[in-house]
Amino acid sequence: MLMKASIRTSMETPVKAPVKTRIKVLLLALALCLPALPLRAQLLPRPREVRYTEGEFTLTASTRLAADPALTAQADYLAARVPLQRSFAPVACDAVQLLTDPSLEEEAYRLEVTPLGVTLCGGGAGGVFNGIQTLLQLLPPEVCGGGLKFPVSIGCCTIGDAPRFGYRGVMIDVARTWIDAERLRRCIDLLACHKINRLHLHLSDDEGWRIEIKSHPELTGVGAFRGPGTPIRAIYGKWAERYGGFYTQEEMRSLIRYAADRNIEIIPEIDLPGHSRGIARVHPEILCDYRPDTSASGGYDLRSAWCVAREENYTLLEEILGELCALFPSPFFHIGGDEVVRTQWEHCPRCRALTERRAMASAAGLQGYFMDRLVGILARYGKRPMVWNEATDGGITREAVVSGWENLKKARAAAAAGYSTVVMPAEYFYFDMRQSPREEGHNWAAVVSPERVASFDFAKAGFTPAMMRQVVGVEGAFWSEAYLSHEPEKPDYLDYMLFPRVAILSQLAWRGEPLSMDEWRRELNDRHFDRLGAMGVRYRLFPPSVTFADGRLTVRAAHSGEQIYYAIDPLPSEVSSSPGDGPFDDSSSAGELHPYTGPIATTRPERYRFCTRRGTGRSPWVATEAYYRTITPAVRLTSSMPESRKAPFERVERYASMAWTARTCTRGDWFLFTFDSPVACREIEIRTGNPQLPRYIFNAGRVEVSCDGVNFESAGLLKQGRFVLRPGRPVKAIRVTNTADDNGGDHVALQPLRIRR
Ligand code: TNX
Repeated sequence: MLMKASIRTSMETPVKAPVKTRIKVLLLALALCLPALPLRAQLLPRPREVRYTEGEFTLTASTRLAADPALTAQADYLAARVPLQRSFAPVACDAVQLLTDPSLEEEAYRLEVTPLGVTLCGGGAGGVFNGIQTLLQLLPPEVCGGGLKFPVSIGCCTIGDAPRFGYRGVMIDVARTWIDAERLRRCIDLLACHKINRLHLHLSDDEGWRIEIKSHPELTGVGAFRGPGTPIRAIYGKWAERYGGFYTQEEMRSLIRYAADRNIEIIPEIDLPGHSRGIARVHPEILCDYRPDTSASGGYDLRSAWCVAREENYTLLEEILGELCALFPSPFFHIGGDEVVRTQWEHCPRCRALTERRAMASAAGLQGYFMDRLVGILARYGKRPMVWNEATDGGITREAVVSGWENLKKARAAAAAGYSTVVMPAEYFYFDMRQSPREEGHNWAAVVSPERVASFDFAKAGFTPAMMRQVVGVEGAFWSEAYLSHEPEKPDYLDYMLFPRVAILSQLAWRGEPLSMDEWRRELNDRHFDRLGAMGVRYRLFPPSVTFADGRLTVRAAHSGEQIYYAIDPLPSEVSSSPGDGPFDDSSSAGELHPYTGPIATTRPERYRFCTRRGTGRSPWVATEAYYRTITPAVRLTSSMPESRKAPFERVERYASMAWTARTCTRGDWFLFTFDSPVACREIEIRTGNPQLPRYIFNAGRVEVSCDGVNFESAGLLKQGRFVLRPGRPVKAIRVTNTADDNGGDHVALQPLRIRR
């Protein structure tokens, strides 16, 4: 920073010297210029106008911070990071001044750094907050962790900036995995640093109810917990404990304030009328009027949609929504509307009668009717509805703001139909999707690498100018079904999934246009990763590249600031079994981490995996194709559970895709893999459940191995429905026996074996 002024001076000094010296000076200037280049690139998201000028301003312990009295919260925020002397009167020099200027838009700001001080003028408190973020980015990364040391200089500049979109959102699903107030506060802080201004909170789902309703304490008293002793079954994990939690209204009020001080508005979502199994376990009467078939699910009622025709449902909903409308100051209220299982209404005599009475063409009309009733309730409380895009099928009012999530086409369609649209197509902005093909996480929409997020471009994505007039902003979504299985007590998985993808999203949200991936790599590597590191964020680094040639494994890190490590898989004789591996439990399964110092000579490249680390950041594991290569010896699958006709066992025998049983498991149920002839291999991975999630698993089970198909010996216990067997001898058969009551679902999913030679 301190160098900047002199760099410019040297560049601007007219040089009259011998040619040799001139070249030298030129080269020197060029060299000095290089580190100065990221100056422009260090601001993220990119401001609209940046002009660097002569000189610099040095912050010292005597520099004053003067703020308009209406900006106390913003001044406090800044002072917590840059410990300046507060002044309650305007100061002419050696000061940072925070002001508002009503001629600017609310979220716009102008930041001026002169040798006399810093003047930050926002249209409103939001603009000032945005400007503070830019100011912090002009300081060394340590400022993000509260470790700023005076004196520190800022190069003089004028920055004029305003967001392209008024809605710059991130959605967090606190229903599937509980994220308590303290951890949510941390998320709010991190989002605020990226000028995200909406936090969409998914407060209810099949797995739990997360907000206190004073008139219905049972909704959280019972409905916020699952597992043993509660009516809600654990389907995604934490099987053995009563798991969950909720925000009291008092806590929520404090979170709302905390977020507002950081220019973030919290938008609550209660997902209706589907995704409501949780509340339906507390209030079964809200369901349709027919007895469900519970034989496959071991007596558990899996119905998840509110009955549309039951009038008392609207009374209960008004009691719930009424309280929440009073609690949340946001003008928006998200009422869900996604993935409704309408067949439940088709089975219900009351719903059928309503369809006939109102001459509705189909069950879609019922959803329209239900959503209209909710819109009516919200209108009484002065709220504007937000909905998932499926709600447009039922013809919801054009007043509604649509979250266009299913895919690009649906997001475009909502805008084309004249709805104010939040663009969040899953294939670009679902941050629960995995980030490269071999990582964990969903992939139903796409593999959403940071590169993919960066590639989003409204024009290329087919948004016409007319559609763009309806686009109110963009949103990234963190759904948390998989989070639960990654130790949510630690922020690792959440951080890894959100960062840097949120940073990349923030550029699009702020400017409406992407940066190239080259720019992104430079942005992140040169500056932003250090800022995230200073805040203790366990962000994802770009993966290293690994090649194998001439008997040597060669690895290149994505950036010189990273340290490369490797792990060597043990040979079968070294270990008989171990728990499953993945990018998140590397410490337990990867064995020892060795620092990589140069190419590794080996005849067995399939044993090596690599990753990089940089402070709190880490890359996914990377290996050559040899590591992932599997063999497919002839095998037969049998079980105590009948197979589903939809997904028969034969799929697994062909190593094609997963198979399902026709019912859930109970204690003592087993499945058995028998090879035609004994298989000699390094590793066999057994997986129950869906490929992306530990769901429909044997949540507890015993694994036994046999060399002859007759005598079995114990190999260990499943962990999250998985087991990695490292047999010392050829294997003829593997048997897995369930040791838990059920899996919370209506079937067990079995994956093809992954056998590594
Ligand atoms: C679809 S997005 C859902 C969520 C899941 C998500 C997983 C939406 C409105 N519905 O319930 O968590 O996919 O990616």
